[in-house]
Amino acid sequence: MTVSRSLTLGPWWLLWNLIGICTSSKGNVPRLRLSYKDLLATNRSSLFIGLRGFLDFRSLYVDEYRDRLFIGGKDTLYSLRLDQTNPDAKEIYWPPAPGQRDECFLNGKDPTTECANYIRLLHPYNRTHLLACGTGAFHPVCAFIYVGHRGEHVFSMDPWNVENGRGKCPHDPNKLFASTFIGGELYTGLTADFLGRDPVIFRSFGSRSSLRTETDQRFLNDPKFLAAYLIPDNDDRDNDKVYFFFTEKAAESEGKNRAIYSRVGRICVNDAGGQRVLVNKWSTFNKARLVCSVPGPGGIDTHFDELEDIFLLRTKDGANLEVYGLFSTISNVFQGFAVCVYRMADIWEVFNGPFAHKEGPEHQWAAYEGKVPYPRPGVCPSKITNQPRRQYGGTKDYPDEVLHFARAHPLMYRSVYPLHGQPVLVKTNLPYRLKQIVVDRVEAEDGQYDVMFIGTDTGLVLKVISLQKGNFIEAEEVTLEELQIFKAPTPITAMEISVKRQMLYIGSRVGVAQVKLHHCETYGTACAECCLARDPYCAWDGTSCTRYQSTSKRRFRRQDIRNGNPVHQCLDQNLSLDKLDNVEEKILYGMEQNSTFLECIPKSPQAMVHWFVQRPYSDRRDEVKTDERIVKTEQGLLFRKIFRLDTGTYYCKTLEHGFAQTVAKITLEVVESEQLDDLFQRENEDEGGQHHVPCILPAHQRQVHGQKAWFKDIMQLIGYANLQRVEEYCERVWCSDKQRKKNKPAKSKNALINENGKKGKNKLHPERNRMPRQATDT
Ligand SMILES: *[C@@H]1O[C@H](CO)[C@@H](O)[C@H](O)[C@H]1NC(C)=O
Ligand SMILES: *[C@@H]1O[C@H](CO)[C@@H](O)[C@H](O)[C@H]1NC(C)=O
Ligand SMILES: *[C@@H]1O[C@H](CO)[C@@H](O)[C@H](O)[C@H]1NC(C)=O
Ligand SMILES: CC(=O)N[C@H]1CO[C@H](CO)[C@@H](O)[C@@H]1O
Repeated sequence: MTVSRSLTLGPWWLLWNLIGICTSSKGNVPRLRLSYKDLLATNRSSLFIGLRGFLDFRSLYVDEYRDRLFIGGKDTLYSLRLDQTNPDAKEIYWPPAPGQRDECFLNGKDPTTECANYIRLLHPYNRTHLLACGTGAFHPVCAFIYVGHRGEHVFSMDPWNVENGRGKCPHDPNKLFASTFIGGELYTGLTADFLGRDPVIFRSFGSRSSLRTETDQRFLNDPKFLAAYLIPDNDDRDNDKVYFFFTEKAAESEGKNRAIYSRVGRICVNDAGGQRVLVNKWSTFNKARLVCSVPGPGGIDTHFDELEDIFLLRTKDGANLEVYGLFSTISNVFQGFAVCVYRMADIWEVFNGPFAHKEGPEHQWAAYEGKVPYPRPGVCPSKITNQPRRQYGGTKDYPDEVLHFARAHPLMYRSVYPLHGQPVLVKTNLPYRLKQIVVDRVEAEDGQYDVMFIGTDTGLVLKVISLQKGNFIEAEEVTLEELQIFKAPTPITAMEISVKRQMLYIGSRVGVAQVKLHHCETYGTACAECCLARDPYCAWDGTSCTRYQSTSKRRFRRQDIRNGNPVHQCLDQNLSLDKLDNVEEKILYGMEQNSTFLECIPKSPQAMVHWFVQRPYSDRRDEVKTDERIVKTEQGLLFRKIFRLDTGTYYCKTLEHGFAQTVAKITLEVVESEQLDDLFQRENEDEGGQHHVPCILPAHQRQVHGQKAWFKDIMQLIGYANLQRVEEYCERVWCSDKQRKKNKPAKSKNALINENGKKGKNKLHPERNRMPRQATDT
């Protein structure tokens, strides 16, 4: 086998090249960031954290048929209803068997994080029961859980009917494993012993004797299992195969002693093992390498070899299966992630191709070119093998020659390459790691889009689409949303999608969140905003941004995923560039020589921000010139020092895909420092007098530089550090009131200080005009 293309990391210039491809301009920045609070406030997300505030979550199963959500945690199982707003959580307490906890502890395991029954496996078993398995404090156990028929909400288990879970569930609560349950039988890929040294693909339950992989590093070499699926080849059930996705140490990567490769392996469902050779062992196991790499100049590719997660995208007709793989680099020089898509047809082709073969220790890996015995290893016994002259009705009938060959050649020579030969998504230099992926194929006005939901190790979910323009190299990736699912950063360890319910189910140790796939209203109330969102789920229906239904007969469906061009989509829609331009005006007072800040945070971080200023007595708007005194920041415009001539109305405009929109309008009034000081001085001098000099407040009608100086702004100018001075001001402000309502002033004063003290400097609040008016109106 040639290894020249398997260089994991090219030189730095190559890396830059790679980063250049993927992070052009603001493409990596999500268009919309929604915080944990935003998600809860809009009912986009709801969270279940168990009945005692911490789940220690390990597994979940979304039961679409019963409309239930089953969750496995530490010593507990939960059942939640999905068909009504009240989840009506039911709980089963399932601790380890008596004595197991102590034994686990005596064997050197951690009593708080390992010696419990972590429920790691949940599969539907029959019409009334689930199969659940837990680690049982390093002594795996399985049981049948009574969940009732559809429509009833019952949940119980018989604690006396618990069986050994060895080979079905890992001992270790944290070690990755994969499982699938088919026709009454459980297929698992895991390490099946206490020390975690016996990697195995195992079949259990059902009436047939259990089957496992041969203990041989050629089959599995320190594997990490990520997923297992039943994927039929065709209509002939005899050909059904179970596919396992895993990473392992790659024997064929000579020279590099510890290279990790990603694999797809498969076995026939009707495998029964051999008669004399491979007895109770898989006789149809084959595996192939999954390649996910970015081509570089000079044929040196950057490889993403470590598999993080797999998602099987089943199309409606079930014909064209696609496998989405989320990969990472194992290099410690830089961190990168990639998503590659594989067609099942390409995987099948590799399994139908040559076997990898090595003549001896001194030889290179090569394609096996000799005669392959019949039935070809990896072919399931079926009508084809069971011809009148060659009757191989089952794998036990297979000639020893076939089984010997199978045992010597588990690896295929060719690798599986992704669709278009490269990733659909590459992310580098992220502040987090990507851990989980689910994909939804969505019908939009201009075609189909695969929307990827990617979970991070910091509790975020990214909603991403990848747009392929004519030339694949120029694929554009659009991060539609970044959702903060959990309050504190925590790795997302499980993600399921329910297309029927249009929901995501997201697990982290803390709990499980149910999150809507889309919430079109979030994008705004104008056609242009809806269009700029480029969310295939959403379209402008003439009056609002709503879920796009391809079947709907409504005529007004404006959507432009490919270009996000509102100018084309929304011109005839009263989209009202006007309406958008007509944002609420705010007034901000700044003191001469001091710093001030004009806040403007565009809804979309992808938008370009421009500031314009209209000076008094002018009808021109000029772009604000920034320098070391006036600085453009991500949150707004910072004046390190303001001058009188900075007075004017400032417009914060965003530009996105050629669509400009005013998002903030702030009138800046500059208060001259002498004037304020004068004012203050004069009043101090009158101290001791009889208050015949008016309080400031009635004087708020007094003109300060031609404008009313609102009390609160003056307070902000003085600064809260000088509380003494603020107190003095307040005295004066409220004195007229004080004279009238002798008991009120202290209270009002304190309330005001607290309220202001909490909020940011120079931030204007809706109530900014209220206080002074109260004082004068009375
Ligand atoms: C969220 O759901 C609750 C309960 O169903 C409801 O009372 C509330 O109005 C909803 N909030 C929003 C913003 O839809
Ligand atoms: C389902 O399996 C359980 C456990 O084997 C059994 O007790 C129960 O009777 C089965 N239910 C049905 C409907 O077959
Ligand atoms: C556009 O909006 C304005 C103001 O909101 C309204 O008066 C006008 O009728 C609208 N025009 C159309 C074509 O909807
Ligand atoms: C609130 C604030 O920063 N005030 C400052 C304004 O500028 C004068 C003179 O530069 C300072 O003395 C104030 O502290």
